[in-house]
Amino acid sequence: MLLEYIEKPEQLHTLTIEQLSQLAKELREYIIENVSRTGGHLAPSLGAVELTLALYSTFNLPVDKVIWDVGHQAYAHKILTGRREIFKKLRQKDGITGFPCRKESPYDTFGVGHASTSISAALGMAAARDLMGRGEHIIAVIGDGAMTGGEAFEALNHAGDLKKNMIVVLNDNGMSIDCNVGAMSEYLSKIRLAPQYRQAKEDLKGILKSIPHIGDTVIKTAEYLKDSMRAVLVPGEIFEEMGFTYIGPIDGHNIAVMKDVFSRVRLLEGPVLVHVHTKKGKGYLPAELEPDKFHGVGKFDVTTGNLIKENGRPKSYTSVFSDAMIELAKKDESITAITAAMPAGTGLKQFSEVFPERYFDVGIAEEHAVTLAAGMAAAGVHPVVAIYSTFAQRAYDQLMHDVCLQNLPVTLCLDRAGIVGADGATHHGNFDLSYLRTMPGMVVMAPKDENELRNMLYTAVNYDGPAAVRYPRGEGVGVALENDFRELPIGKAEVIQNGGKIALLAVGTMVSAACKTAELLKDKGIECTVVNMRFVKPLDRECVLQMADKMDMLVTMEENVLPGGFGAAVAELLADEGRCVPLMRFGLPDAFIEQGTQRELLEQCGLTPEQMSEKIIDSRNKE
Ligand SMILES: Cc1ncc(C[n+]2csc(CCOP(=O)(O)OP(=O)(O)O)c2C)c(N)n1
Repeated sequence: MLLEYIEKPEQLHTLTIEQLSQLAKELREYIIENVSRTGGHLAPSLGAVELTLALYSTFNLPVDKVIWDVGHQAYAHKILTGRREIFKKLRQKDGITGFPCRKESPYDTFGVGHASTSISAALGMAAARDLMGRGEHIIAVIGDGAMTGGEAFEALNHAGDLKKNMIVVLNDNGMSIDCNVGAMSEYLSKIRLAPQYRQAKEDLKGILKSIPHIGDTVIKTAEYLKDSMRAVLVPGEIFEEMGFTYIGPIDGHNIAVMKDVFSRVRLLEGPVLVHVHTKKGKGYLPAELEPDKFHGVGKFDVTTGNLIKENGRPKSYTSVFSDAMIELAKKDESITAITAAMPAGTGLKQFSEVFPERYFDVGIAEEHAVTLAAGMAAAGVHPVVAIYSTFAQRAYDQLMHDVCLQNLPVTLCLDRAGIVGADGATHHGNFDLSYLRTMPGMVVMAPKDENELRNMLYTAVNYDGPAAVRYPRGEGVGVALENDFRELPIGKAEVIQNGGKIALLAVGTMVSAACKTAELLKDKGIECTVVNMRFVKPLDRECVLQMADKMDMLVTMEENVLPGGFGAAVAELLADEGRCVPLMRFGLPDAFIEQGTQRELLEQCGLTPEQMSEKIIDSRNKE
């Protein structure tokens, strides 16, 4: 085993190509074995093993900087940079994150998780390097999926203008999470298939062979290299036109070829784009055959590739949303559906099969998804944009300026709201209630269960203005689904139980936690009123003020950060209306929360019914 001796990338510099190939095999086995137990981003990481080895055995890390886009393909990176042992606790509480994270290692040059940031960050590092008179190499590695994001284009555009020395490696496997989409993706697949590409590949081989070893004057060689490389530039003309020297495409599983290319392109002046072709899931047949299923995967059986799932669990919110969308779209022809590269994750894949002409996958482009929806709404249809809560952060201005300012009927469905679990700090959807609350005219709802999700979706698509529904990752609470949809009165809460002098006002997932808290309090002889607030905006002012007038204490519960959230809305109302009732707010702290299971993290934040009931009892004892 070579792998067990590797603690840092500089050890790779002395290895032969055969040894590096052996290491690739060992890394793959290690990744598959561990991810089968922890879950994680298997297929992207398997596809980038040779690329990682070629880069790390050529460049001088951590002086030279590699910035991984999204970072879900960086497991080999983690293992080769001193985290082989702790990799066993990947994505677990007190283990390591699933993404590069600056706090975790000096080799994690830039924190990632959201897509399409690597070229911007690399350009920033290149600009800082030049200002400070240093000379390290800066390399961004970006997938063809992440390349569909607007920020990647913005950065290419700026890099072509600044002409800083930097390398962008385009890790092209033809896949985003699902099939990649868009004109750029088609362009890249043309390069893959075009006859001149095959010719170019041959030419590249010839050129690489004929280049003398670097020696004389570096500049002369670099000029020569650039000119000779130009002969094979035809396929990547778009990048050339943007000011990059384009090299490729090359085989992203051939370490020798990649090392050759990297050791030469680092002598080139200005921005360079090296286009490598890889196979998603490479080296593990089930992942090669179903790269979408193995993009981000739970525990699985290595021999069969079957996922290990508990049977008989309630349906997930995502799948209830998925079915409801089809039912509603059958009744209402004006409904369209928009996803930003997450058809399976958001549950819109089924919609795309039933209503292909009313379905739009925009690529990793949340900002565009929202303004596209605004355009559709302005022209008479009712778009439903389904985005994970965390990624919708990207579209704040589009929601504010394009949707709300024009009061357009767009429904925003935010999946994975609140704590998401193993994906950690970059992926928790902890802020949406706060940022949506700032938007004039936006209706903000959170269902207490999966049946209420159906009714909220129905309410939203029948509402003539912007409305958002946010719901959590994972399974529902297991209630029966009604056949019909019910329109909910906008801004009206639902009192679940009456009694006592304490009112528990809860939204979304916290409604069932509030009911359990009330049971625990009842066991201690304390009666409570429980209210499902349903709407964070408009808030049911009448209900809150009535409770303030008749109760001794109000308690708010939400799975959102406390700053600016639902509890803050209640506090503002009480202050504005001069009510002095004691208020206790339960919610997520003003902090970034790391990875763990959803249950562990809710406990860490003091949000279990046991913790909340104890805190309420404590506060009464202090009175
Ligand atoms: C802003 C944002 N939107 C959506 C996602 C979810 N997401 C994670 S990886 C991915 C696909 C990335 O594809 P690509 O860059 O080609 O990498 P590959 O997985 O194919 O290696 C998507 C859509 C994200 N991380 N960030």
